[in-house]
Amino acid sequence: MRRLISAELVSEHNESKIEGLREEYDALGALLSSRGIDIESVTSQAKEFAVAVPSWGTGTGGTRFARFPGEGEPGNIFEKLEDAAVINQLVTCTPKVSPHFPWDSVEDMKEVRNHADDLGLLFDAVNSNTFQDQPDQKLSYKFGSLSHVDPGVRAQAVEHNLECIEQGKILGSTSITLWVADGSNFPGQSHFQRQLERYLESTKIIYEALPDDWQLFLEHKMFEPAFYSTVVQDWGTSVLCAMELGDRARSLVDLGHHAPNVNIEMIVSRLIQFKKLAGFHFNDSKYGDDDLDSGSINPFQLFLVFNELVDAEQLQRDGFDPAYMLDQSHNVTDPAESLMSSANEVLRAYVKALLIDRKALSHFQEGNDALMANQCLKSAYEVDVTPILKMARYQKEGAIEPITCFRSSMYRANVARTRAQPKVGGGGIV
Ligand code: PSV
Ligand code: MN
Repeated sequence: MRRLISAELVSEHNESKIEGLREEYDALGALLSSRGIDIESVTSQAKEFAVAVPSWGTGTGGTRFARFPGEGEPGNIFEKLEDAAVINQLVTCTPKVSPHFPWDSVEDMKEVRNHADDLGLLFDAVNSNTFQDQPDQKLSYKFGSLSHVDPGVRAQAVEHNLECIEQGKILGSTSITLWVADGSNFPGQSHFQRQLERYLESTKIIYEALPDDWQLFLEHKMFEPAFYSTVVQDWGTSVLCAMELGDRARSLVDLGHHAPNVNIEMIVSRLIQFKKLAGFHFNDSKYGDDDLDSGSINPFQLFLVFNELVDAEQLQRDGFDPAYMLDQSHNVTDPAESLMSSANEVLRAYVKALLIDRKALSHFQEGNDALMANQCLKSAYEVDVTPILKMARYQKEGAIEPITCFRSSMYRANVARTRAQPKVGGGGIV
């Protein structure tokens, strides 16, 4: 496996930090032991955790107003994979990349697979894009794609998804995520039922074309770019469609795709209960689909989501195997740094959820002790698990402090010398 940051640099970084880390780790170990928790077993679970990096997240995102690209950002899938490999080398919990087509299409996808192999990376769900028109495209998606009134447009959108599956097969993916921007901007513009029927008719063709070991992930989103209605606007419509399609169709939860204050952890619980949880697009938000860095605004919500996930994991719920992916737009930071920080925050939420005393929690729940049940959750949430995260990385030959190590490597400045100058201006991905 090719390493893009020298192993010597990482071990020098680690040597300067390991002594202090051992002290912090031992102190935390003593605290956890007093609660009957073995720190080593938590650390080994942390070492198993993985969250995929979105290929599109390795570049600067943007808003519909502007995009401010950074020097040395990746310009194609090969460079995106290189950045993803650096992220994984340092954080050690992002071994997979989720590609987006046609953004990541190249003539010979085998070259992409070989490049990923060489860098020690695998692929997660492939994503189709029928929310933009491409230069060589025959029909426009201006008024929709899979649910368009014109069967020709629907057929074109279906065809694109089938091509994505073919590309994904070459990459070794086993799932495709459909996020469909179709909707309406004016009351009366679309017939809600007929639009959803057309969507289902199209997705059935895609579902039928799935290889046996593949899953179809349906990603809902309340609004944007359609501002009055969206065809798959919430988890209700998503799960109804997934049920209509079959067992291998499931609902994907992007944390930013709900109304403010919606109880997302409860949605997660419901989807788990009915074996319909596909996985996640992790990000954070304050107002809408802000695509901010995971854990930067509402880390407690992320913890509550992981409370449900760890509960299902520990109960070994049948069919529970969610795909964890990040989906963020990095507008003012180095995307690699944001992705490292976000992967760490998602892992932090997972590790904190592992500390919940589930026996005690269930005792308080059964005894209607609302206050103590809440304190039980809080006492896990309030533990600073940073030493566990650092130790997990150290034991996997990653960096104890990934962002510090990344900065000292001068990786970005080095690649900026050979990579094409980024294009300035215009709106970006939202
Ligand atoms: C839509 O907002 C979304 O969350 C979907 O996952 C897209 O594939 C992604 O963002 C990229 O724009
Ligand atoms: Mn998403």
